[in-house]
Amino acid sequence: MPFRLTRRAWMTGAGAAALAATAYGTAHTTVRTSPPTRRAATGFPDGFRWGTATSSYQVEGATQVDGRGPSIWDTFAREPGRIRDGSSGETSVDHYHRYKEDVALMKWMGAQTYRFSIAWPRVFPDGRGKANPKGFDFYDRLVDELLAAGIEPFATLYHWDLPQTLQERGGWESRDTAEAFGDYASRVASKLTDRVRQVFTINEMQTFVEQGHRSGVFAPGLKLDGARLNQVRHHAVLAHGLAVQAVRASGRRGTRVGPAENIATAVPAIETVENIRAAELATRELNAPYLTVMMEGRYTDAYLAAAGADAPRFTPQDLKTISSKVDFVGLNVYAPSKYVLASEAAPGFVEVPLQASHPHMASPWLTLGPEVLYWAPRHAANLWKVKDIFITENGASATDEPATDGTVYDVDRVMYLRNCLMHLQRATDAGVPVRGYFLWSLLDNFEWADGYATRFGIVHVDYATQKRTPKLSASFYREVIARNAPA
Ligand code: IFM
Repeated sequence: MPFRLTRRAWMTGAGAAALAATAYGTAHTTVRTSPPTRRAATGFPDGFRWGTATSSYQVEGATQVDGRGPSIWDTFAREPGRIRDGSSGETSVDHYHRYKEDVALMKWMGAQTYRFSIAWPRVFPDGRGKANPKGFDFYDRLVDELLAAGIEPFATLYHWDLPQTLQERGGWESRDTAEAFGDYASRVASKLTDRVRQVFTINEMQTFVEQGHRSGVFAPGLKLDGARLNQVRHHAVLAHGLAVQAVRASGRRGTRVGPAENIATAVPAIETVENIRAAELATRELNAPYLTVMMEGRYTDAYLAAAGADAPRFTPQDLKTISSKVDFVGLNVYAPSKYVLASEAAPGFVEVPLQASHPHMASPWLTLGPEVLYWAPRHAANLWKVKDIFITENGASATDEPATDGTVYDVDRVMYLRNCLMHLQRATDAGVPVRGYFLWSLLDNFEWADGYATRFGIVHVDYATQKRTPKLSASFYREVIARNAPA
């Protein structure tokens, strides 16, 4: 995903006089001069939960500290040419040591929730077997700090940092990895669910499978196709199902569990009844080996027909496991996968090509289409009767050049977020059961194959000093949370 360097930050230091110092450096007194007070909900429903999200390999650093084992991303990042700037997550933004400061930032924003992921190799350095108590200690400290700040922890069990030892035993091509994931989920659940009551199984299986095992641009860098790729897809959804069952069996009663999947979303190019139906059909097929099989307990006919002799090997029991009942569905939503129009010919829709002029954020894949925040949860609710939805990720990359006063005036990110939230509010106004929103991301961090060149944080991190400075978008988000409405 190449980074566009041509766009320039267009703010100079002119706004500096309007700024005042806070505990986190400059903040935007033009936005608000006093601490926000919570007003009656005028936008999102009462009880709507606001938070931010991160993932272990992207923020923790400390990869060789306190007994953590190696992950596939440590290995991958060491291979020349894999990461655009030659970097790795070895230090990243040192959340492992600076989590208190980061929790204080969340508290300053007024966030009520935080979604973090547990590094599997930090708590089980070999993937299975002996636990690493010091690894668990870190998550204990983080969770306690969050709770003391009044922020509810939501833990994700897997955000792509597979223990290297499991990769050496076949990785996701092996059914054993799915089973190992079930065991790991069970042991994390028995350890943490006294305080962590909401658990996501796997983050974006569509991304880690396709990018890591088909295009090879993410760890472990494989380029599979046919039956081998379909089997990896199958093992990923199976792992999710096994983890749901493990959390139910080993977690404290009442622990809630579900996936955090980047639903591929078809958006109707024009909102007619026919086009909306076509977009729903397309969304179901686009997610056939992921959310669709998880929610329906069957692979679609079209998916199996297209796979032919390369279809995954599975048993009826697998399908039951994969579709184990979840308590909520997390959706990571950034950009529409496609715009569609209805068609009389099979499969009932046609894709509308995007013009070259179609705008995008700093990452070329992040094309603008904020209405996807309406359609993604609405399709999920209509197709699969999902009763509780969280937007588990939404956010934007921007060039984020600090102005002369050191502040990042990321109006482009603010604009992106505002538009997305307005469309999300359209969904909640229409009764789509979206219960909360996690902004990606709290901090600038290691953006996988892009390294540190691409920034997604609403808090700027100076990677040389680790200094955190809220961007304009952090003030914007603080205001959104205070109003419970797009600001
Ligand atoms: O940084 C990633 C995250 O790990 C998964 N979802 C998309 C984000 C932005 O690319």
